[in-house]
Amino acid sequence: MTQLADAPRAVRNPAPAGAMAPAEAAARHKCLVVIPTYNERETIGELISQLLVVPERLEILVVDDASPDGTAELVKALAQDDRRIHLLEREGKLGLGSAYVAGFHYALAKTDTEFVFQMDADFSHDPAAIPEFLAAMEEDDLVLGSRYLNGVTVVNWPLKRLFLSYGANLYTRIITRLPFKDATGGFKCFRREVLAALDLDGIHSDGYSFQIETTYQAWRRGFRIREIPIIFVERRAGVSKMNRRIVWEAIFVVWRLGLANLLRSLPRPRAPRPLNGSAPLGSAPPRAGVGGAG
Ligand SMILES: Nc1nc2c(ncn2[C@@H]2O[C@H](COP(=O)(O)OP(=O)(O)O)[C@@H](O)[C@H]2O)c(=O)[nH]1
Ligand SMILES: [Mg+2]
Repeated sequence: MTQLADAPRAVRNPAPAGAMAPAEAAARHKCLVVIPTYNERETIGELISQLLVVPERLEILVVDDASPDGTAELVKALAQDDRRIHLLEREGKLGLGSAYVAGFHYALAKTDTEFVFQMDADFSHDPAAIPEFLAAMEEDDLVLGSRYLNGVTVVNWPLKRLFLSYGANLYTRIITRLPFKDATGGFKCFRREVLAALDLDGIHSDGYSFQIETTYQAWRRGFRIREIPIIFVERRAGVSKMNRRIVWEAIFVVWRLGLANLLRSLPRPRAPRPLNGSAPLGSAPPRAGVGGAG
């Protein structure tokens, strides 16, 4: 198992002003941020540099699908100078869902990271929000960045896109009974134990429904899930990979999950996590109605 680097290499990566003292750094959790990319060369470099100054023990995994614009080449060049940057290259555009699955498998098999983030490469998700996620993770197992928790915190989206997203979440909530305002968002943080418990290879969704499925599986297994508000901003550059097929896929997947609920009672969340956050999840007794195949 590859250990995540304890600190950036001293010479190549001088610590930014105000960086943590070594003792403070050692007390922090190890985080891996998984970023799927397809043609995100215009933003990925700046995003990586903003992530690396977040005051956490944080590493980055870019999962690139042979982007024709050379995203992977740029990341490779950056990774040569900083061992906190990792790159997983795939042969072609295999889809967002499978990029996450590959990234999560990498996190579980090749690192000892405790917290696994996922975020987009286009600056719709603000790296500065990471400490807020980690504060919530002290008590919870999965934290969802939510655009619809405090009203609507989406900036610069066309009204049509906003209606589609808001409507998709309403529909998801009613049919799957997932008790969250934003189940389709892509800015999330998982405890390692959560990812290990999910049936990742059983998820074949590609688009928004991938986000719904991972959260649904975690909810069915009784993990503690919390939403925190985020401000989502329309991408800075490049183009969206959203398409009509992704919407149809979500409509279908939501029904499949909703019908699966009919066969079981609704899950009950586990008791609150002790505040030191160190209790192993595996020790929690199984509860009735929790722990199905998701
Ligand atoms: N590796 C990989 N990444 C993808 C794929 N499709 C989308 N992405 C990335 O997933 C993130 C979200 O996609 P985006 O087009 O911004 O979706 P939107 O925010 O819903 O418009 C971005 O970082 C994309 O580059 C894909 O097929 N493979
Ligand atoms: Mg986007």
